[in-house]
Amino acid sequence: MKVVSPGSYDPITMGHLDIIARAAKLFDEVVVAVVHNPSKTGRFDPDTRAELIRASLDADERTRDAENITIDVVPGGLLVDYCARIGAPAVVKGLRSGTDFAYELPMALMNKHLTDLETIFVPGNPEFEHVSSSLIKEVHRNGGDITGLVPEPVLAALSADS
Ligand code: COD
Repeated sequence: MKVVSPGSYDPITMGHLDIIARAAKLFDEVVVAVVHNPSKTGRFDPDTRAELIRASLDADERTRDAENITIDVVPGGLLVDYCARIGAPAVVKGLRSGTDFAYELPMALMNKHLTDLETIFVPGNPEFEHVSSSLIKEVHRNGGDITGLVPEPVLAALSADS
């Protein structure tokens, strides 16, 4: 089965990477989709986010040789329409906590209502439960150490950009 792993990925973190690597072991094809979330302001433009995802997958031994992972930038519109267009019957989402579940469940039900798109929830690795793109940017901006919480290419990009 082809699945989509959608997100803002602004930027990709070790929490995201863990979900993608595990999804690639479970499904025939994983499309990592950079999707615009109108409630978030972007640090990196979508193409740069996609480049950082590619570099991060190449830097990780679990995903380096995975031939079933592709990356795409979704220009806008509904996620369900994108999934229909590329022939993916399901999306994969990582869950860190009950708060994530409360945020994700209405979207999952709406997507199911709209086009029967299924959502598969994967529990996040507890090691990265506290990791979000927003916190990573805030901590890094204020001089905190985020080593080990983001892939090396992301650390380099954040440092070059600050
Ligand atoms: N551990 C495990 N999972 C994690 C971690 C972590 N440390 N960090 C993030 N995740 C998971 C999130 O829970 C989420 O499932 C996924 O990774 C992506 O996270 P983000 O923060 O990069 O992306 P979001 O939450 O901003 O993405 C939301 C979408 C862009 C997917 C959503 O807004 C969307 O589908 N938009 C398209 C328009 C649309 O269809 N809207 C109607 C929806 S019903």
